[in-house]
Amino acid sequence: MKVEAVELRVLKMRLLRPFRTSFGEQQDRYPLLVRLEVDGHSAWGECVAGEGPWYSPETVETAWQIMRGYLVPSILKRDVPDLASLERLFLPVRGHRMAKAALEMAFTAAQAEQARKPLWKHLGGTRDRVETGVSIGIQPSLDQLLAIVAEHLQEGYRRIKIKLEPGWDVQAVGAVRERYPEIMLTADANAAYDLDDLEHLLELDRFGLLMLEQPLSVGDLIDHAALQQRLRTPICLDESIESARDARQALQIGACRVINIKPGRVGGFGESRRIHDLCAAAGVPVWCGGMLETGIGRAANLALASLPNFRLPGDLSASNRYWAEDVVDPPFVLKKGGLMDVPGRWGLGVRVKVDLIDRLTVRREMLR
Ligand code: OSB
Ligand code: MG
Repeated sequence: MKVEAVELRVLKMRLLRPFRTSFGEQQDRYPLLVRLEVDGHSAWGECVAGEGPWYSPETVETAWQIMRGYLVPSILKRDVPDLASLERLFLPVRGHRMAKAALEMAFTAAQAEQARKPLWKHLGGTRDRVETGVSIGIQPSLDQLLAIVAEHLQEGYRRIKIKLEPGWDVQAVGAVRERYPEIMLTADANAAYDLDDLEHLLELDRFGLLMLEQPLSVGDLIDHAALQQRLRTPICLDESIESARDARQALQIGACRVINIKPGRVGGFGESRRIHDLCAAAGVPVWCGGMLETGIGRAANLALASLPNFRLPGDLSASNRYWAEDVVDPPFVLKKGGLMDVPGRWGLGVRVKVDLIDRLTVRREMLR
């Protein structure tokens, strides 16, 4: 496959509701999209980097610079026969996994298109519908939290995840659990605690959470292992797992019992697949996380979540949980029982609304 040109764009989109986590509140999202021109066809990808370096050191700005300065030049006009070759060309760039993953996503979608397959089949997926959950930001009050949980359960989501931070944890989880004793409930701290909070975190154990996501610092597998020793609730790692090696070491020392895979965080589908396989071999379930993507990134996440060891509902919510109008057609909707269809057309699987994207674009550059 030969990449003839690459277009980079930043869009400006507004979330229908502000999203608050332990690292701040956000309402405007600036999705960074890439479009590869391959053999006369367009293939789209989405970079999930944040507006600021809070969730990860990468930002929209760094990803743009790294793609433009290093990653795109390494593939332009070159014959890149397969994913392994692409990964080799990107290897000299250390880190910047979100930037790599965006180009890898578009490249893989182009490959699937050429093979006349939907992305999910190209990736080796085994089902065309997946279970979905919703991630609920920190709310101004417990009443508002309960109202929004009720709304999402009514819509059919299979699993509720609430965001935690010190001061919004035991009470918030307790309130939801008391109202809904039976639902699949999880909590995500986005690295807001440390081992000094051990006794406090142990209070969460009585709520029968399906898992506790990323309670401690990003680089801290050792302390996660110490916490998991004391906690009945399975720990799920998100930010701490950037590679298959991280995943292997985390499982080796018992730092978690579940892994959240986000292709952006780990550098793409190739590394996602390796983490998936390693966890499958160890009997550890994985699920697909989200990064407030547009329909483009969501299509990719759904395709990945069709692999067999994605055994828990993902943060794969419907378009209307995020946007007034999504950039793909048709938008993603929730079906009965909290299921979502994995896009079935060839390639990425969705029709991209280029007119809408043009209107939302605030920055654009064509690289040839
Ligand atoms: O930690 O899973 C996270 C969004 C941005 C950054 C980090 C996270 C999240 C979410 C939202 O939880 C998941 C979604 O896209 O619905
Ligand atoms: Mg998380």
